[in-house]
Amino acid sequence: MIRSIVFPRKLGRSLDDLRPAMRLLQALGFAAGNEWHEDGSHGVEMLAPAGGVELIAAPDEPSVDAMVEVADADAAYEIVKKMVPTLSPKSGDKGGALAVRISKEIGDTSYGARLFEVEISGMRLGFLTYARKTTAQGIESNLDARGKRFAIVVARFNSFITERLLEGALLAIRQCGADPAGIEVVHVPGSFEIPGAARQLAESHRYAAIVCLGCLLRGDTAHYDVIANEVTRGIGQSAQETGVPHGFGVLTCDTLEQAIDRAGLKSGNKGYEAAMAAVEMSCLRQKLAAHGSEAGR
Ligand code: DLZ
Repeated sequence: MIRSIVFPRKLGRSLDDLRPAMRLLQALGFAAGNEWHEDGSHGVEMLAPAGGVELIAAPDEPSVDAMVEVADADAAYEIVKKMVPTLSPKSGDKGGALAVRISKEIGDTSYGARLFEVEISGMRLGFLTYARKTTAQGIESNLDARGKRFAIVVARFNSFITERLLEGALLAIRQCGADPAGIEVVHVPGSFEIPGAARQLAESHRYAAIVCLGCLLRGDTAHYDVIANEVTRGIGQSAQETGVPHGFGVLTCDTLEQAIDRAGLKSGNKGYEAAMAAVEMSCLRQKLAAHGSEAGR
C-alpha cells in the first residue's frame, strides 16, 4: 500500500544552500517534514497535502520538475514576487551560486488554469490554480455572498500570520461572489482589540457578517489564557447580542510553527475557514428569518 511519495532533489552541498527554497516553500504553504543529517549531507522534506506521479506522453519535455496546485495562483505569485529579492544570495554569501527566480510570469494557460513558474537553484516548480469547478447550486444556496457587504477585523500583532489569515478570508469571500468593494478591512493593534471593533461594526448593521482574525501565541503572551478567553467571549457576545454572524479566525497556538500550519495557503487557512463560516451563517440567517416570517403567517 502506498503511504506517500517524495522526489529527492539536490539543490546544493550544505544545509545553508537549502534555506532559500525552504523559506519560499514554507511561505507558500508547504509543511516541513522529516529531516536527516548524516556525514555532512542533509535532507529536508517539504510536504504538500497530496501528491502523485504524472505520466506524460507528449512531443516536448515538461517545463517543470513538479507542478504545485494552489488555492490561488495569483496570491501565491504575489508572495513569491515579494520574497525573491530577499532569497537570492548577495555576492559573498555562502551558497552564492544558488538563485531563486520567476522563470515564467503568471498567466492563463490553454487549459484554463492560472500558472507561473519558479526556478530555485535549478529546480523548476510550476504553481497553478485550475478554473474553479464550483457546484453553482451549493454556492448559491449556502455560500452566496453576492450583493452583501462584509467586514474583516484583523489584528496587526503577529502580522506575519494574520496577513495570511486575511488573504485566506478575502479569497473565501470573493470566491463566494462578493464584490471586493463591499469588503471592509479594519486593522486593530492586537487580538484584545478585536471584539470592540467587531461590535461597533456589527452594531452599524451595514454588514452581513464580520470576520475576526488574530493570532495569540502562548509563549509570547503574558496572561495568554485570560486574553484568549476574553477575546473569544467578546466576539461571541458581539455575535449573540447584535445577531450579526461573526466568523472566528483568532488562532490560539502554543508555538509559531503551529500558527504557520494554520495559516497556510492551500489547506488549513483558518482565515479562509472563518470567512466561509461567516458567509454561510449570513445565508442561514436570511433563510431562518424568511422561514420565521413564513411560519408567522
Ligand atoms: C501585548 C500582546 C502580546 C504580549 N501578545 C499578543 C499576541 O500574541 N497576539 C495578539 O494578537 N496580541 C498580543 N498582544 C497585544 C494585545 O492584544 C493588545 O493589542 C495590547 O495589549 C494593547 O491593548
